Amino acid sequence: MKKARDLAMFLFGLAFALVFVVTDIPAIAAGVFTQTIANIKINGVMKALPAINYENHNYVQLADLAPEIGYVGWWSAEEGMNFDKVASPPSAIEVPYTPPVINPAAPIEHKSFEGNLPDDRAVNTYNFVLPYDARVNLDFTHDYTEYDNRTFWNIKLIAEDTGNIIFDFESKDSGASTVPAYLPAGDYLVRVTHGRYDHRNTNYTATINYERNVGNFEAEPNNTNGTATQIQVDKPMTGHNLFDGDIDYYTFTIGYAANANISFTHDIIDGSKNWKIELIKDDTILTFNSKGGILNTVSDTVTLTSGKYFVRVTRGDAGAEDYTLTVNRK
Ligand SMILES: [Ca+2]
Ligand SMILES: [Ca+2]
Repeated sequence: MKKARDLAMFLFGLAFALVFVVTDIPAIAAGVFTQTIANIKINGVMKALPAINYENHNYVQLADLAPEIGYVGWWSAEEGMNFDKVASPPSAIEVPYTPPVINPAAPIEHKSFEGNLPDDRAVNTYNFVLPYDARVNLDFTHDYTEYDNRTFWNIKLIAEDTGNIIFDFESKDSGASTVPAYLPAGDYLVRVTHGRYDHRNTNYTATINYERNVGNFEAEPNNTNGTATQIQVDKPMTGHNLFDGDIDYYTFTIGYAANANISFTHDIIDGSKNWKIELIKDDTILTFNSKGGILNTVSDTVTLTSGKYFVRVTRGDAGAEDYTLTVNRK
């Protein structure tokens, strides 16, 4: 009996050391979760455990902790806490949750490179480090030239590690700007060469504009379900199918059965242009099209069982138009 009491005291202290809070299980039982990772200390050792996030709280399944702290059921009985259903979700405990740092008004930053091409074979290359995932576009301006409609410069933005060309465009009389692309943090190159005509020694400025992705933009590459951009139920996500073959995968996880639909919005464009949106678990659950001429399309409502889902967005003709999709809990 004494031994049992000692163990109880030990585990009681351990519980406080872990700063666990027993959650109101019924309150989350009907909830929609997203998967996350909770970094918590167990016996003084920091561990990253799979967790679920619901309404800004993280929960770790007791079954994931039982091998570490042992005798959970016995201790819970001693403390009057219902830890005895260790292996039976939704028994869960709450762990400290640190809200992600989100700046809803993330400023658009700029980085400019100035130069000129001294001869017709000159290549000017500039290094640019994108410090975080961002929505990026490139502006190109130059001094006055007396010729209209001639392309004097070719400009590229290149991902340094893969060699992928993000932008490849020409600038003529009045300069040029690209559409935005959603890019991962990393090293990029801006490369300026002559266009079809050479116009040496005219000064130009190439400016990269970048707006931090705070979870509101897709994160390329997301062309497979293994690289899907994480989304959360009831939170909008913006992306676009910028290149031919650009498939956008998104993923979310729910803990329990829920009714949901998907809304899909974009600016009005050519009505013949279509997006195809698919909701996939093991099989395709839902498919619908969003027409260019219709601002907002809402799918049928379906009942989802617990598990991991993917939303796949494709478009027959690549284009720069943003779309925003939301998985709505109904
Ligand atoms: Ca995309
Ligand atoms: Ca993509």
